[in-house]
Amino acid sequence: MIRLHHVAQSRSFRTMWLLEEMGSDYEIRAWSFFDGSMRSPEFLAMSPAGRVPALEIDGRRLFESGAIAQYLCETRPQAGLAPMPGEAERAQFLEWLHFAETIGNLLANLTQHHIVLRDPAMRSETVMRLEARRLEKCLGAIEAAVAGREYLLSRGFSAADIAVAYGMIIGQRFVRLEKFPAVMAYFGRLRARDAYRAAEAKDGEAQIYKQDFYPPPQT
Ligand SMILES: N[C@@H](CCC(=O)N[C@@H](CS)C(=O)NCC(=O)O)C(=O)O
Repeated sequence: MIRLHHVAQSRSFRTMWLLEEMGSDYEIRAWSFFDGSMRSPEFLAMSPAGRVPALEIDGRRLFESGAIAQYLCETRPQAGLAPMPGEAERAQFLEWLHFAETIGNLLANLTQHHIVLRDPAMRSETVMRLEARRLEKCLGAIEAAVAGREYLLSRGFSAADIAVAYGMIIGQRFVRLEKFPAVMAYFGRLRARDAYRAAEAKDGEAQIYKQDFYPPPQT
């Protein structure tokens, strides 16, 4: 039995999409950020910082989306979604898989300051502008990597694409992707995948992002 602990529009989408790519049978346990349930002993036993994703699999409990992706790819190598240790492009695979969390942290800060902090006195316009610029830097790195190639690795689609794509899925709410034509084309290819569409259909009702775009404050 595989059970994914999930919140709509969150990083657990990465795990859901990867499970779909693998053709895995899994169930979804949906949680909410807003009802305190992710601070319950039951949830904290799965994810000690109270974060999603968490995954119950092979008799274990795993948290951290990057670790989950690595575990899934290494225990299910037949899916062909990662170069294994010793294979070509393994180092690049790890770089992108973990770079995805450089982006993830920027998205978390932008989300805090644009959406989660309700009292305007707690929000920082400086953080909003700075983190949007830092997100653009990251998108620029992806732009350079996918210009002239279909996916991040020359061997083809991998779990690293899934991890990094979260930077576009949520990033497009804070930064105009039109500035990055190769990223736009790459994101289009990713969204056209059957597994992406299957995961999107299961993601659940929007909890966090209700606007398509949250503009950075003007200076
Ligand atoms: N590095 C972790 C980050 C997990 C994370 O922060 N998830 C967010 C949702 S995208 C969360 O659960 N936040 C709840 C909270 O901060 O209390 C991962 O990649 O799994």
